Amino acid sequence: MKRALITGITGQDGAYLAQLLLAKGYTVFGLVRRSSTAEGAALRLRWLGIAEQVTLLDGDLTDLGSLLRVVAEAAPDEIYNLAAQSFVKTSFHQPHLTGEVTALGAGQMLEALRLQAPRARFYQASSSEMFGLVQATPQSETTPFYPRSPYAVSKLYAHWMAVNYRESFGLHINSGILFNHESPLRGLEFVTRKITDGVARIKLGLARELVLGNLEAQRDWGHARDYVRAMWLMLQQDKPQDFVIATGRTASVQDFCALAFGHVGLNWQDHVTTNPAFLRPAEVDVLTGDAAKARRLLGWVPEISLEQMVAEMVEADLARLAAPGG
Ligand code: NDP
Ligand code: GDR
Repeated sequence: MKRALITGITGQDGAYLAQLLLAKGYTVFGLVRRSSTAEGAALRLRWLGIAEQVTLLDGDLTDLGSLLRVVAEAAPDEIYNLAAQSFVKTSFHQPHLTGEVTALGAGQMLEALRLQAPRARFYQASSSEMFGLVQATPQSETTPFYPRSPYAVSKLYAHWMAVNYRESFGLHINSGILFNHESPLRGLEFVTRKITDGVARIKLGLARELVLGNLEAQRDWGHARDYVRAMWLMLQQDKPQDFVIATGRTASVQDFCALAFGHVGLNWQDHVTTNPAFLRPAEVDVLTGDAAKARRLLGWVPEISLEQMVAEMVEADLARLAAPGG
């Protein structure tokens, strides 16, 4: 029976990945940081009904000692480093913290791998945000990077550290350059979930409008369940390497609104307003990924369409808000 350690297990991807690995018969350990509301920490794991099936170990990406202890305790065959300060807007307000967690924290995990579990296979959660001001379209593993936020700069540091540790120490380290992926477990601050939650509130008469920022931004949106499968596939390969994971289809925030409001028979133009408070100092205008390498070497293709995902997210938010205490 294989053993896996997931940092960021309480986040969107961590929860879906834990579910996938449990279904494959893994023993799953998760790194969890201390919080004053401990009961809220496993919210997503409970939503998936797997909270009791994983072992949570306390530690923090910024505390190397805790990572060494956790890796020793989990004795993992596979490590998935998903923990990060992952919200781009916040990274402009807290650039130093973002660097400490998202950049240096990843470096600490690589050290923990090297010192404590050098035979384990390692996944680093890299991001399409590293392409930022895109230098070519679509973006593949060979497209030059141009990060546009402290978050993206931090991810780029982590990505190059992953590559460097692979080349320097011969470790099985893979960097997955994943484009945006969403689900009913997406944090409410991200635009897709903010929209589907807003649609559900408006439909149920709990709100009248939805206030957004840049409606013109375009993203290549996939489903988190499809994307965690790609993470696992990467670690099953004999040769560690980097992969772009994307659908190849780009839609605007406006398009996403049209789909989500349309799902409940509403017209988005009647409800969406904009406020500069939701704009960023520097924006990533448009991203489109080319996942041909993953298709070729991993046999990975996305199975859930944008329309199916939007419908699932809106329905989940309607159900959540209609539930007692929702
Ligand atoms: P989330 O924001 O949902 O989850 C982030 C996780 O990191 C949470 O479990 C959080 O814990 C944990 N975390 C934050 N800071 C620390 C810390 N100092 N020590 C330990 N754990 C910490 O992110 P996603 O699940 O959406 O994304 C997973 C990873 O993939 C992230 O690294 C993200 O940057 C990257 N990524 C995501 C993409 C996407 O579209 N979702 C695309 C490309 C990359 P807590 O619950 O306590 O806050
Ligand atoms: P992103 O996701 O920055 O791409 O990072 P987010 O959903 O926050 O923004 C996507 C685009 O929508 C525009 N936008 C808004 N965004 C938010 N959050 N709120 C709004 O009201 C709003 N209005 C318009 C944004 O300006 C942006 O252009 C996500 C994160 O998961 C990262 O961790 C990950 O690395 C990348 O995806 C790939």
